[in-house]
Amino acid sequence: MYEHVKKQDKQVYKALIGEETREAEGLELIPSENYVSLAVREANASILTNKYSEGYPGRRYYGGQEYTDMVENLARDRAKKLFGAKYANVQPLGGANANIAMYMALLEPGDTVLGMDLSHGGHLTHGHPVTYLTKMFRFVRYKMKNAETGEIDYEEMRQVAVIERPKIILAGFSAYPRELDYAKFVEIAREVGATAVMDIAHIAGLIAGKAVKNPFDYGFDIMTTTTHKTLRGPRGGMILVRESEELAKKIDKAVFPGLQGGPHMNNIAAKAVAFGEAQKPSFKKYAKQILKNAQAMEKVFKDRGIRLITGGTDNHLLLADVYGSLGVTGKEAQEILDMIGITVNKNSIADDTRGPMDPSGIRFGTPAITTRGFKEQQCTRIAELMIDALAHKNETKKLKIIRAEVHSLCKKFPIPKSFAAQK
Ligand code: DSN
Repeated sequence: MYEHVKKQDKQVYKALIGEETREAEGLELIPSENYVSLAVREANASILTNKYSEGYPGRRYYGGQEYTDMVENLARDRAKKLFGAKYANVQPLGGANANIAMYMALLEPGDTVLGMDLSHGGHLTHGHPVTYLTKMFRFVRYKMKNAETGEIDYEEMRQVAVIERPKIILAGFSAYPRELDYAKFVEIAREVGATAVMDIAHIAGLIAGKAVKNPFDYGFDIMTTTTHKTLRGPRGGMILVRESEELAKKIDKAVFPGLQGGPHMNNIAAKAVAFGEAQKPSFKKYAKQILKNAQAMEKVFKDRGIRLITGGTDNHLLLADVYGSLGVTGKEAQEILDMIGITVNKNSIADDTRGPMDPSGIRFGTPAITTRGFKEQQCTRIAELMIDALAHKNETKKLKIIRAEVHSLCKKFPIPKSFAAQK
């Protein structure tokens, strides 16, 4: 791979090879990352990058669209089938763009959105004050009632909704390890006349693989997502509409021409390939194994007395209070784990007393290592190695031994080129 880059641009080649080696020789535990197949990478690097195709299949502004229409229709049809949606827009360039387009489709400036607080697991685009979104729209928040169980305060959410009359009730998260009570969200949305939207970015692959519940089965109107996390596609976004043609038309208008210009057709081709992979029975096994692996890690952390926010996990991710349990800050923990070849991210925990650049927690998960073929046995061992490294953070010799074990696990479980042969 990269033979032409190698000949033409040594500096970029060096960075590409460096990343190939980093990914091969370390364990990726950031729960929003994954390894895509070479088929997805080839489509993403394909000739379609040359083409402008503003508009939608059959309704483009420029000529020469036979093949762009073909891939976009494939991506849309496969997405609709995977998630039980009547409409799909596969053009958003990322998850943030998908959320912004969704807001633009449903809101007028000044309108209110009720979403999950960032510090309790929500996402920046769900209304954090650092985003420009908050200059346009009003965001009000709900939180967990109890950080030890993850229970959401649905009664408080209902009361806020009745008072604030949001146009959107937004479910979804980037650091929340539990399943939500989707029926409650929809009930409250219907009561106040709001649209029920779920940002499924983190769990899209788990939904597609039927390892967790599908919010559409409970009446959610819209789902936004990225395509590169558990769904194991190229970096990008997507918006799904359960059944309303009116909503679908608003979404299409908001994505283009409302927000974006020419869609990245190479990326859409790669989405189509990834959605094709997700339709295979092996993807269902993959999705279920992600959960089993996360539960294996949960057990070790709990047995070793480390506090997990919400008490554990129902999905692919865990959030550990390493500062409270081990006296190691999130930043320190991330750096120590980097030294042993395990990549996680520092993360705030609910009502964190520390700042976001050096919070109390770390967030980690199993989508990427499950792609590598890891099962419960290896995940148990990784959890043990993580805790050992944090507990012996100043013992260089011990850290070196752990690094060597991580390295040999990586060698034994190379990153697969395709998933056809995976059991
Ligand atoms: N950056 C993504 C994550 O890691 O969850 C969310 O945008």
